[in-house]
Amino acid sequence: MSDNWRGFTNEKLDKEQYEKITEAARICRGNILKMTTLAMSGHPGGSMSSIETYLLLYMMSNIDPKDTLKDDRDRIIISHGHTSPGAYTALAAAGFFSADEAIAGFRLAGSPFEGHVERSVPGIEWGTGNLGQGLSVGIGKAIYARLSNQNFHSFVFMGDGEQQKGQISESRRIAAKYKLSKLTAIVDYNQLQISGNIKEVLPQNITDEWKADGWNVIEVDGHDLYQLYDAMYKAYHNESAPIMILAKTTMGKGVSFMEDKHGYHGAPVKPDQLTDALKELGCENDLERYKELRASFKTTVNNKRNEYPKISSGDVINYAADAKSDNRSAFGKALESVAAANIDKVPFAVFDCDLAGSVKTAGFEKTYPDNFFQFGISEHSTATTTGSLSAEKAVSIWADFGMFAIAETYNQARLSDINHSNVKLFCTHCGLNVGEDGMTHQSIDYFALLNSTFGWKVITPADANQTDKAVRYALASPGNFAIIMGRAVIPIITDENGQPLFGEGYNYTYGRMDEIRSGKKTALVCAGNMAFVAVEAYTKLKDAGVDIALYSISDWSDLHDDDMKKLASFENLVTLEDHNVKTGLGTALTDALYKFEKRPNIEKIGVSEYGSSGKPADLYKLQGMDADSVTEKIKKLS
Ligand SMILES: Cc1ncc(C[n+]2csc(CCOP(=O)(O)OP(=O)(O)O)c2C)c(N)n1
Repeated sequence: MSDNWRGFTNEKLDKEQYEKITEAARICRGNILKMTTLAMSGHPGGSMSSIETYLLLYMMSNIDPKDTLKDDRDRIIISHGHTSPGAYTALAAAGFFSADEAIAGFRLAGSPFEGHVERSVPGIEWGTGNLGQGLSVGIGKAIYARLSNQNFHSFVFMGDGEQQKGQISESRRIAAKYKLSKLTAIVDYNQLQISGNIKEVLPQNITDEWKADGWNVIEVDGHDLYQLYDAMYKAYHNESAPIMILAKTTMGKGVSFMEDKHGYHGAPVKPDQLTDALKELGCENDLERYKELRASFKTTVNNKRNEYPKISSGDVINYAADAKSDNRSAFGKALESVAAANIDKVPFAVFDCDLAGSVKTAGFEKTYPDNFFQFGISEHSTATTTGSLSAEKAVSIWADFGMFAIAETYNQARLSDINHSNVKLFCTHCGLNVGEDGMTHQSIDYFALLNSTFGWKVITPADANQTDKAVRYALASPGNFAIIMGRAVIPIITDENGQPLFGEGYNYTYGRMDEIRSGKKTALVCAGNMAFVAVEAYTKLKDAGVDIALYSISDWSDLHDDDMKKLASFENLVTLEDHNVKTGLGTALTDALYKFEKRPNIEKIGVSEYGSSGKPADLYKLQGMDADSVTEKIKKLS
C-alpha cells in the first residue's frame, strides 16, 4: 500500500484502499490462527475482533515502517497487550517486518514476538499485558507532543473487559482536564472477556462513563472499514475534547465456530480444526512449513530505542556546616536549578499528585506552570505516564510521598522498567521520618521493592549537600532513579574537621561508600538518610573510648567490591537504616560480604515493625534506632 495515505490525509477511505485492507484482514485472521495454534497458546479471539482497527492504525497512521524512531511519528499504544497476534500480523501486513517471522517466532523462547506486545517488536511503542495502563501511556505521548511543539497523534487501543480497571478512569479525567485532543482511545467492544459476558463479569456503562469524564464518544461497527476510518479521520483531525471510538465487534470474527465464544479469548484452535477454520477464511493450512521455520528460528528484527536527552546538571548548591535543611527542600532547589539550565533546550515535565507543597515542587510550578502537571490523587496513572514520557526526548519527573510513589504503584514502576524508561522519581516522607502521620504513610520498603526490578536505582542521600548532588546526578544520568528523602530538618554531615563532608569538592559517585569517620574494630554503616543519627551515636561511642568507624552508603543495589573488602576487615559491622530491617541495607551487606572468608559479625538495626504516629525521634527510640540505643548496642559488642 502506498505510504501517501499515511497521516489520515484522505477524508474518505477509497475503494482501492478498502479492498486492500479487506484482503489484508482475511490473511491476518488466517495468520492469527496459524501462529496461536503453532505456539499452542495465545489470544486469537480478541485479535480477530481487533484486526480491522489494527490494520487501519498501522496502515494509515504517520509511521515509517522502516524507521520507527522518527520523533514526529504517530504513536500507537496497545493496552490489551494479549491481542499481540492481531498487532503482529497487522504490523507485518503494513510492512514493518515479515509475517513469516512473526508467525514462526510467536511465543518462542528468545524471540521478540512475545505473548504480550513488547517494545522489542518494531512498531510497538510500549510493552503491555498488565491491563489498564495504555491510556496513561498515551497521555505521556500526548504531553510529549505538546511540550516539544509537535503535532503527532497518539492512539490507544483497549479491550472492553479491560475498562473495569480503575487506572483507566484516572487517565480519562486527566486527558479531559488537559484537553488532549491529539489523543484518541479505541475500545474493542466484543462484549466478552475471559469469564464470559462483560456485563455479567462486572456491569459497567462504558460509553456513559467516558462521556461523564469529558470525552466525546463515536460508536461504529468495528468490522466496517468505512465507518472505522471515518471515526479515526475525525479523531485524528480533532481539536476539541478527546475522542473515544467504541468499535462494536465480534470475538473470533471470521470463523463461524469461534464467533462470540469467550473460550477463544485465550485458547487457540485445536490442530485438527485448523484446516476447517482456515478454509472458511480462504487460507491454506501450511503449518508444517511454519513448524520448520520455528525449529530454526532466528530473528531479523531490532527495534532500536531513541537516546535519552543529555542535560547539564547545573551549578551545585553547597550548604554550610551550620546550615540545617530537610533533604526535600534541597531537592526542590536542585530541581529548579537543573531546570533553569536546560528547560529552553529540553522538554521538562514535573508531575504532582496533590502534594506539591510537601514534596517541594511548588517553586517549580510557580516558575514553569506549563511544565507542571497536576494529576490529583491518580498515582497509578501518574506512574505510567511518567514512564511513558520518560521514554521520549524529555525529562520526566515525579515527586510524591514514598508510600504513594513506590508501594502504591509498584507494578506501574515495574512495567515502565520493562519498557526501558528513564523516570526521575523523588520520594519524600520516607521511612519513619514522615511526621506524625503513622504507619500507613511510612515508606519502609522502598529499596526492597525497587531492587526487585532490574533497572531502578535507589539513592538515599545523607544530608542536603549530598541530596543536591544526587538529584543532579539522577536527572542527568540515563535510567530510572528514585531519590529517597525524609521529612524532617536534619543537620549537615561534617568531617572530622567540622567541614561539610558532602560540600564543596565532593563528587557524588553512584554505588560508592563514604567514610564519615575512621576506626578499626567496629564499623557502623548507615543508610544515607540515617547519617545524622549515626554521627550522634559515633560521638557518644568515641567519648566512651570505643574504637569505631562510621560509613554512609546511600545506594546499595550495586555495592562496590573495594568497599566490601574494606568492610570485611572489621570485627563487627552494625548497620543502621530507616527501612524494613529484613530487606534493606543490612541484608544487602550480609549478602555482599558472604563471599569473604573472613567477615565481620553483623548486627542489623532498622525498622522491625510497622511504626506508629509520633515524632521521628520518638519513633526511632521505640524501635531502637535512636543514637542512645545504637550506642548501647555497639558498646555490648565491644
Ligand atoms: C491487571 C490485569 N488483570 C488481569 C489480567 C488477566 N487478563 C488478561 S486478558 C483478560 C480479559 C480482558 O478482557 P477484554 O479486555 O475484553 O479482552 P478480550 O477478551 O476482548 O480479548 C484478563 C482478565 C491482566 N492481564 N491484567
